[in-house]
Amino acid sequence: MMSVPDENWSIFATNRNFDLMKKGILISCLLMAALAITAQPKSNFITILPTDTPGEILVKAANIVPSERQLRWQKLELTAFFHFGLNTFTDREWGEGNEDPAIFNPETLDAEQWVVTVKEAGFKQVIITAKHHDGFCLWPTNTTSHSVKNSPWKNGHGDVVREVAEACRKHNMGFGVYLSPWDRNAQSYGSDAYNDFFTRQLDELLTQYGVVDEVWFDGACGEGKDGKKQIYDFLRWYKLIREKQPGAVIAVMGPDVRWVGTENGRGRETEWSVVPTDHFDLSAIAENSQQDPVYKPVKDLMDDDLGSRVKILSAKGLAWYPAETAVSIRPGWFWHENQNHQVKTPEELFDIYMTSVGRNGVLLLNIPPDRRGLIHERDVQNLKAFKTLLDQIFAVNLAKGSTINSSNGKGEMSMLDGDDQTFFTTNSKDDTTTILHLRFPEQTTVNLLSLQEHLTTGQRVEAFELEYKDGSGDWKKVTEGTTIGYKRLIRFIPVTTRELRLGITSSRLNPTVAELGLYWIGEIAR
Ligand code: FUL
Repeated sequence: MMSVPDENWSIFATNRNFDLMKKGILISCLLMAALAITAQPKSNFITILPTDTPGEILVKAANIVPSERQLRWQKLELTAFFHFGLNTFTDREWGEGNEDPAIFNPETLDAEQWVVTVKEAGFKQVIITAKHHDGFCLWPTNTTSHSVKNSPWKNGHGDVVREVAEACRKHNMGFGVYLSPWDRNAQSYGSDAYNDFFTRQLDELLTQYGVVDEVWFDGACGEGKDGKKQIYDFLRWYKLIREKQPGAVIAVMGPDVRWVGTENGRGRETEWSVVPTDHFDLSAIAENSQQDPVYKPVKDLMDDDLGSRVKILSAKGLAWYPAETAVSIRPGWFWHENQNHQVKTPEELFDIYMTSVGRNGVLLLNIPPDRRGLIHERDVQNLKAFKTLLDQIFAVNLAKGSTINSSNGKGEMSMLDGDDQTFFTTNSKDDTTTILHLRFPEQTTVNLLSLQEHLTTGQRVEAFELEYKDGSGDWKKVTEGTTIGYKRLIRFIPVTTRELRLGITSSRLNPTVAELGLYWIGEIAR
């Protein structure tokens, strides 16, 4: 229960001598305040009490909403990773930490080319590997000599992080930094001093480059059982980020965004953004306000099921913790000459879009710049064609030609207005199922379904199915799914019909559908 601060009561106490009418107003105000207090506040985190019934737990889960920064991030859909550094020059994926900075010389580096390439492909934010596991810093840090300062590039006066940040600002793109906790170069790695060293590096990145929208802490460490052991001071780093860059989401060893669990671009078919807090270090939550918890994942996030009823009913707490699906456009994270012919095709990228953004995730697609300091022509070409494909496929929402009715809801037509703030929902919170009936004026052929929930109400839908009326008037199943969340995309065998119906067959509370799309995507080669 929230308590009312004492000062508020003393303000009301001074009003005791008011006349009757004023007293009446006062009483109504108090009643309204009391109602507001007892209504469950919308938050991205909630504790489950031992006395909560299964029904109460479901209601709690259904009312968890993303924080402002999580919502902004989710709506980006497409973000780009730039893996760049000494590995680009050594042809490696993980450097040893003893590479000579003298080999770093991307003579024609053009960060604007990187940013414009991904912007034109529909991406909204980028993340640069400011420091990968080899410890080499792409900015002239004061913390170590293992940086661009000691490279021949721009005679040691270059700053890749700044060039990327400025290009992002110029082109109105989000900007993020990847800073690897695992550092194979730092002498102090494995001691308390390393946490101070890392904090200083983070502080430089958070204070010298304008707005930072995402900070990416990698969980990887290849030290092995006989290697150096470093206990990272994550809480100190989270605190610094919240203080210096309150709008930034912290991924993936962090509280705002979780790793989806794969590196192949595929999220789960059932992808809940509301998950039990058993996956986190709960002690960290206790130290913080429930409105803005910070914690790091401590448990396996690769399970098939992270947030089903079974999982949440036995949880101690629940949090909004959405999935980021990171994958590279090439086999490696860094650029390798011999992978120039293995750049993912536009069709493969579209498949990845379907299984990442289309499964309630944000796609973080890695596009590694080459040794010249440019995105290679092949990657540019495939990204352009990917964007053309996306634009073609989603150009016309055929559902807009239909009239939609439900027997127990309101706002049907707002599912077609392209505005994810307006939505359909059932008439009462206890109506957890519904059927949305779509009638078209003429025969219509479709083979892709797109659904979106209204995230600021919460993620609720647990099962849905799409049916069509065939020539003899029978209803036949087209496709089905479980979770929707931010967006669910499903491709199916083409159907031609004048009537379709979308059944929401299970939901944690009254379901919402913010957007409904039906598309004809033709036969895309795979
Ligand atoms: C992993 C790293 O080890 C890879 O090199 C890459 O940075 C990927 C995004 O995360 O954990």
